[in-house]
Amino acid sequence: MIESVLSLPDKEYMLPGNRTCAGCGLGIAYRHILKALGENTIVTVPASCLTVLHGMYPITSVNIPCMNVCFPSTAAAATGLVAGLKAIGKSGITVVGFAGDGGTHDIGIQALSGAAERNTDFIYICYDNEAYMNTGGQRSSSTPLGVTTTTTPILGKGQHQKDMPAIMAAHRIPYIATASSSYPLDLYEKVKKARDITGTRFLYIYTHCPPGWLFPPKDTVKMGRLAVETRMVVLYEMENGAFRLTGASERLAAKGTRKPVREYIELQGRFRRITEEQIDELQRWVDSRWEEYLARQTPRPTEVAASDN
Ligand SMILES: Cc1ncc(C[n+]2csc(CCOP(=O)(O)OP(=O)(O)O)c2C)c(N)n1
Ligand code: SF4
Ligand SMILES: [Mg+2]
Repeated sequence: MIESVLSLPDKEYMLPGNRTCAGCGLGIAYRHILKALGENTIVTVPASCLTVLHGMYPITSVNIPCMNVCFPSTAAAATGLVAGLKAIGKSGITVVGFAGDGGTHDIGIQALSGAAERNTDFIYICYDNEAYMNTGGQRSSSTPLGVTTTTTPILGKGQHQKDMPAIMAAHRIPYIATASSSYPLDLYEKVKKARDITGTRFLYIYTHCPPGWLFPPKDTVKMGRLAVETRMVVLYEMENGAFRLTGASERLAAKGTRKPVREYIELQGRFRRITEEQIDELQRWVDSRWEEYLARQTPRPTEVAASDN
């Protein structure tokens, strides 16, 4: 278990200089994810802010092999890579499908479900910035209730977020974890654990987006932590079906502290048109989901170390 960022491997796979916006949570997450995966890794990436981070040929800011694929086919292309590597007798390479929420919850779900049903030996990582950010911020099925987007401009989004990890859990794959770019050590440990498991592994990473959510770039880490403290985001793992709150969420459960969602949403311009009724509804949704998680917790919440990572 890594105790400090100073103990992370020195080797960088995300090089200085890339095209993400200032304060991009995806950039923070990707750097730590690649450190955990190491050099024997191939990623497949569809159109998204991640392709922007990678850069346009012949320039790239990442020094691992990457296959850019069309929007719906991240998991299908990764499945093909797994089969191809097996056919030529190459072992020890981690194949990763890596897509945004639009490319996972909406457009890529069919290929992902097929790969998970076959328990394809790969890692699928969804980074969730809660909208189609690369094309200017259209709503996705992971956009929260009440958010104003370019496709929900008047009333805000009228539905709650699709629970993608729960859909993946229904496939009974060996490992599922949620993580956040604001807790990079927790993220790093989960990616390392996933790397060493065989079968389909699903990682769901919350990555905060200053220009899309309308908050100052300097507040990205703070916003990610507030998301967990208000339980809008919950950190957990499921290993062979056994559910366990982890990291900051486990500590919250042990302490019994509950910040209201209002503290989180009032700092973001994307919630500018949310109504009082929607805030109450969002709070009820967060509370009831949290009670479900507490009931599933194995083992029950215990006192854990207070240190944040
Ligand atoms: C089939 C297809 N439809 C639409 C697009 C346009 N497009 C490119 S990136 C993108 C948004 C992707 O959203 P998400 O997967 O959430 O990633 P993000 O941009 O938020 O990082 C869209 C709609 C496309 N490239 N291909
Ligand atoms: S739009 Fe958001 S997710 Fe995309 S690069 Fe900018 S900060 Fe990152
Ligand atoms: Mg997105």
